[in-house]
Amino acid sequence: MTGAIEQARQRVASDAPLLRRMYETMLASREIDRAAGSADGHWHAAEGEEAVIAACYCGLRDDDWVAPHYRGMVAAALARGADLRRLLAGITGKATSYSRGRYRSDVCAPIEQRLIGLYSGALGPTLEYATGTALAAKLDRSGAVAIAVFGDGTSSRGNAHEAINLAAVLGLGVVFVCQNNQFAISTPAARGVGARAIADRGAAYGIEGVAVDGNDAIALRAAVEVAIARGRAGDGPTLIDAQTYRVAGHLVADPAPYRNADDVAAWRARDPIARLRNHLLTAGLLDEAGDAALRERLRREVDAAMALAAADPEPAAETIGTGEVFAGGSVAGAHGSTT
Ligand SMILES: Cc1ncc(C[n+]2csc(CCOP(=O)(O)OP(=O)(O)O)c2C)c(N)n1
Repeated sequence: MTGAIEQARQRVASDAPLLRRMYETMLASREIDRAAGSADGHWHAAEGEEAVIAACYCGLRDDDWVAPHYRGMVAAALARGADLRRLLAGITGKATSYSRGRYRSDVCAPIEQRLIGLYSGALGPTLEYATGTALAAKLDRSGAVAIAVFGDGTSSRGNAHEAINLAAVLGLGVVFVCQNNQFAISTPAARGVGARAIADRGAAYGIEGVAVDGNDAIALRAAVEVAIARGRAGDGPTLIDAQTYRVAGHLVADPAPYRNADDVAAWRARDPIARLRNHLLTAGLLDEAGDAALRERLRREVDAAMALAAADPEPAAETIGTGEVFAGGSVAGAHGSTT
């Protein structure tokens, strides 16, 4: 697979529309973290992990299924076409959110975009749902794939192993991506993952396993593209270990005293957004003025959507316990521009 990934890397590195889309997705994710983090102490920031979001949720087919990691789920939903105001309304449980105020939006993505949420709050089942959707795609011969993104802690759950094993046995088109930020709350991956590297587990499942620099959006996108192509061609699942780092706390309220400050500083210096920005500037695909304008526009859009969401109504007490919690569909008054 390494040769195919290198070829794909060269193609991705000069794919201007894709790179611009990925860069915008990464910037949007960071703005969402800023805005949501200041409104909600329970917010789980994906700061420093945006290359995974860009590589996994951009450039998919509409009929592909996506089971995002909860850390970055709002940015994933935005990249898939969801409405930002409705997503942000979910943070504080407003009636206009996709779950109509019944669940937090950083764990429950809208199903309209073929996004699978962390419905029960339990980590692990999303991999099983991804395997299930890939089985449906195989039976339908649609060529659609499923992409499941999960943390290093989640990768050691029993149902995660079952999902990967079943996908391997049935030869299903699932791209399993471990958003390996090296911590599960306060447990370092070195203590929570009983393998030298998560990619090494691929051999045990009988599938391709590959470790990629998870802060290099281009390299990671190349690996994801090769895995998607394999899935569409009926060559079965792939396990990608996207090695990154959680530079913030587990959630906003976590000061993360269990971490080494030098490690945090070293990983902050490897910022994935700065890295892609440098590539775009060097390749002549972006200039300083364009970058500043893009950042300013995204900041304004996120702040405007946040202000609208903050002013949206609470769900009515008499309706909160009725209807389906995760049903999609429209909500009166919830549509319109995010700005
Ligand atoms: C089955 C299950 N066990 C425990 C939890 C509590 N929990 C929430 S987040 C978290 C850490 C998950 O770590 P990881 O999968 O590495 O993702 P990260 O938070 O690092 O992105 C835990 C243990 C849960 N939600 N579900």
